[in-house]
Amino acid sequence: MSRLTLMTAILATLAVALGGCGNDNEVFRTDRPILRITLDEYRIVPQNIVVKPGRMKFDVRNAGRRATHNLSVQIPKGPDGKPVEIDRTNTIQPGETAPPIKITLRPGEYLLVCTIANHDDLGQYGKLTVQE
Ligand SMILES: [Cu+2]
Repeated sequence: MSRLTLMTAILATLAVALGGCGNDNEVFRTDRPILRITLDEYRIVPQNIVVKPGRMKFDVRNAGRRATHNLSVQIPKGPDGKPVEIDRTNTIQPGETAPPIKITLRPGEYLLVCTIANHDDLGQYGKLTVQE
């Protein structure tokens, strides 16, 4: 596939994705100890999540067709002011689901990011808020 064709394909995919997915500011809330998260080019769905503190199981699927993705859960600011990764799934092939990761979440804000290549710059990031 030529670069231009690939770019056109990506833009078409984005247009469909943006048209079909409502408001990006929508918040997904759950009291349950399991989160099912879907990755694709180049999103994390749901993107804005609110959960209760405690042990959380992350079930993460790559629903994309081309790229590998992962999900990294990070604290926005560590001692040096940079994000610190708490845990991360394996690299997930298109159509596959990662072995679940389990994290004990304390109240606060966490970043959800795909750490592969520049996927975060392409929009593959989200926010996880932990509150009582
Ligand atoms: Cu990715």
